Amino acid sequence: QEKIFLKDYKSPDFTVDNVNLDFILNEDFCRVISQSQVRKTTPGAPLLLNGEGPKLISIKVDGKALDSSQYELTSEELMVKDVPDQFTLEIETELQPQNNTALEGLYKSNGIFCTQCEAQSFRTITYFWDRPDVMTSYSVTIEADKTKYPVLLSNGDRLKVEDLGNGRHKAYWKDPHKKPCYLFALVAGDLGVIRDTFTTRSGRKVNLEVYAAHGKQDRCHHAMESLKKSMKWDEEAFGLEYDLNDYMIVAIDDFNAGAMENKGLNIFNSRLVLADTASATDTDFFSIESVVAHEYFHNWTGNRVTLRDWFQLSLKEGLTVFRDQEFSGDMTDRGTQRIDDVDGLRAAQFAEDAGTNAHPVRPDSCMSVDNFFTSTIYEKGAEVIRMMQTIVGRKGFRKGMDEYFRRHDGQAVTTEDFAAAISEPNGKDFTQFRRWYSQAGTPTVKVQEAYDASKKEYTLTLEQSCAPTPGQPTKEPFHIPLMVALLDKQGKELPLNAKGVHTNSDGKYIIELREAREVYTFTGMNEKPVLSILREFSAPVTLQWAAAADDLYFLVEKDPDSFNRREMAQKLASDIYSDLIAKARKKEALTVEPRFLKALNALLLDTKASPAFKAKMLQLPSLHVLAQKEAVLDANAFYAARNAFRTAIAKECRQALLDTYRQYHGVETKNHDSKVGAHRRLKNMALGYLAETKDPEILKLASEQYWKAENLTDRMAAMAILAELDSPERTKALDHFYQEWKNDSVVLNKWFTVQATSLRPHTLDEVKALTKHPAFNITNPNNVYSLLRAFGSNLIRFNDPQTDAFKFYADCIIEIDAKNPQVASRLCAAFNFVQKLEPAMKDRALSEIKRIVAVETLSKNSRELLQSAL
Ligand code: HT7
Ligand code: ZN
Repeated sequence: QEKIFLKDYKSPDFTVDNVNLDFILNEDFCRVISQSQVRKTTPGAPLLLNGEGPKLISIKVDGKALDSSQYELTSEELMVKDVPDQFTLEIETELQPQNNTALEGLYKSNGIFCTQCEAQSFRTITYFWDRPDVMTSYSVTIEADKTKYPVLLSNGDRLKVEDLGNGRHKAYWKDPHKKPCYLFALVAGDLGVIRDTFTTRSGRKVNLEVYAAHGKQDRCHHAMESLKKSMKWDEEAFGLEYDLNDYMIVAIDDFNAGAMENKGLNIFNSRLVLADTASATDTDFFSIESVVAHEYFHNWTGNRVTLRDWFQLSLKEGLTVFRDQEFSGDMTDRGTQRIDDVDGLRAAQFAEDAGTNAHPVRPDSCMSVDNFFTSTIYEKGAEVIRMMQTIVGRKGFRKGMDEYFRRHDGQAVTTEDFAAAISEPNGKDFTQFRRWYSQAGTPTVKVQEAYDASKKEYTLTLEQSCAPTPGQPTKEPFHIPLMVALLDKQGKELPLNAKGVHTNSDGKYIIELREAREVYTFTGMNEKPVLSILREFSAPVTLQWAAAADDLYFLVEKDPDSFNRREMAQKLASDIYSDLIAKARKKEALTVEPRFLKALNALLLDTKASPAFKAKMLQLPSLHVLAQKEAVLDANAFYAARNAFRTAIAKECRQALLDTYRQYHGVETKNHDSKVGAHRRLKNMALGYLAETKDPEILKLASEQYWKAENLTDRMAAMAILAELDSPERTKALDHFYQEWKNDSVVLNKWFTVQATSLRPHTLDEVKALTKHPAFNITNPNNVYSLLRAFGSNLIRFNDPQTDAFKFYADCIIEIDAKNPQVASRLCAAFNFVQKLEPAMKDRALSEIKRIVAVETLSKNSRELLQSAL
């Protein structure tokens, strides 16, 4: 199938001054009439419009209908050879949203009409310039049955609603801001709503509305509060005010992704709107706040300044993730927020960068634009922005952001335009830095230290390299900002005087590594200092650093940079894990280094450390991160190592874990403040460790927690523990949860996930059975993600040599791909570790991948992701 290339980009041949869209919504079909005022900007250019699927009823140029000899229609395009220099284009199409299972374009979810146009689905609604650099003004009317669809929404300002007198009504909307068509949205349905207002710092009152299914309004308040916090934060942090009179959020049950930032009318997956104490965990409360913020922040980074083409996707996504991470840090705790963000990056993006689908932050080719919505574009893209901020400092970054909006408000631009806006006002040269956009792969930085006591000199040698990635066999050196400190014996930061080490505007010491090898010499060092490098994870690189164990334990205890304290603990834990995996493969006894266990115990007893930080320290490296490091993914050895490690912690720290549990259990059970959430996280982690010993007393505690829980966080934490057991307690809790939530799919999805992620050997059989459960609907993306994608992420059971998980999964991908390519393609990541499997397992996985790719009708989304593994 055909690829598209960045190098083929051409600016549009036409300007569209405005477009009127009339939607006539019926039960069995819908009509869409679009009328655009068009000007030709390339003399002699034919009119080429994108369109995939809508039935063309008529096309008129300046009011005159064209007959079929005057245009060419293919499955992807509508072409009119001769058009005047300036004209009115009118196109009428017919659609059947009720049969749209792909959930792209105009579709129906639980009787509600809604749209999802990003990236290229506006073309399934009408024939149009479906490209982000064609920005125009939209006027929209929506006509529908008044009783079935009392709420009729689109972007911008609500002008009026007319009663048509025949049981139907018609709403008029006008968006004063020009936008690309991927930001168009429409909602029509019978929905409940909560309302509030926000007064901007310049004194404008904005009406805020959150819509959801009737009866769910009470669960919308947290989303509303999150929206108000986001609006305030963007004014304070970046001086950015909202620019319309209304801001609407609509919760929809069938949605392929998390949420969509359509101008003034965000459409959200219900799971990222609805929350109360009984139905949402602390993690859900946090995710809702951060996704509401993310979509709100897009109003400036994405909507006001948009993309020139889809290869620039990280321009809006990387920047907006960076902004939502900063927001979350300010709302919670910057230190632990950074740890969470880096954990996420390592688990997903580093794996992507090391696999067969590795691509640059600004890719230069693809088969399906839908496949651009990756962790590389989002999370690594955010790291690239963060590095810019580290280099120029926070003040310098704000200056650059102001310049970006001054230069590009209302435009469709590129990542290069962004880098220029940040670097130029700060007098920096980002020519080399831009390689972060064009080169894929995670660079490695090798660290070597030397200390000369006679000269009182400490020398740091840094070497960078980057492994080949698909299509990029060799790499040029990156421009890598490394935040560093040298610590004395008390853990105090020493003043640094070495050529090439500078302080940024935040007073942090930065080394800007540009060459393949650089040497830094620090003088006046009366004793050998302890190095703290890559503080705050200042660049998305892997360190190769054979640090002495004593130095690592010293840093775990004393580094003032909390990120690195935790990072060094992870490094120690990761080495212990590797050792356990190697021993398990050789069938040797699995013993854990006591020094590490003792350090963990000391931390639990440390009254100065915050519960949020303790929870991060207790968390072992994820199996996905370990799988990247290990040469072979041997699921049985991973399982044995995991159990041995966790049990050793439980035994060594038993008393401290129990005390921690007792200290925080049952306290402020209905408070969802991030501090209280961190207390709960810590005590539930403590319970999780303790349960590894299978001590009946502890299992009783878990069971009691389940039955007496006053919030969903505690109930789910206990259920996850019970779900690992083979006992009546497990069945009782799962049955009870099902009965409680069987009519609420957002909550019931957690019930699917807890079973799909269980490490018990029978998990595959249970997942298979659950796909036949009456509550499981394969056309609902949340159901598929909660059960099947969750199982695909269960590294131990998905790659279990005793089962046929690969075959089952391949069957699921084939079945889902025929209905919904975007959802199917999100399951393909389960096969990312194929290259690490032992030969027999690898053959089995590859033959299933071949079987999927052999399906002729397979979507280009799934095909692109899977065939690279072959
Ligand atoms: N910009 C939004 C991306 C999105 C999306 C992409 C492909 C298919 C469906 C989708 N729904 C939403 C979300 C965001 O990053 O803010
Ligand atoms: Zn986004």
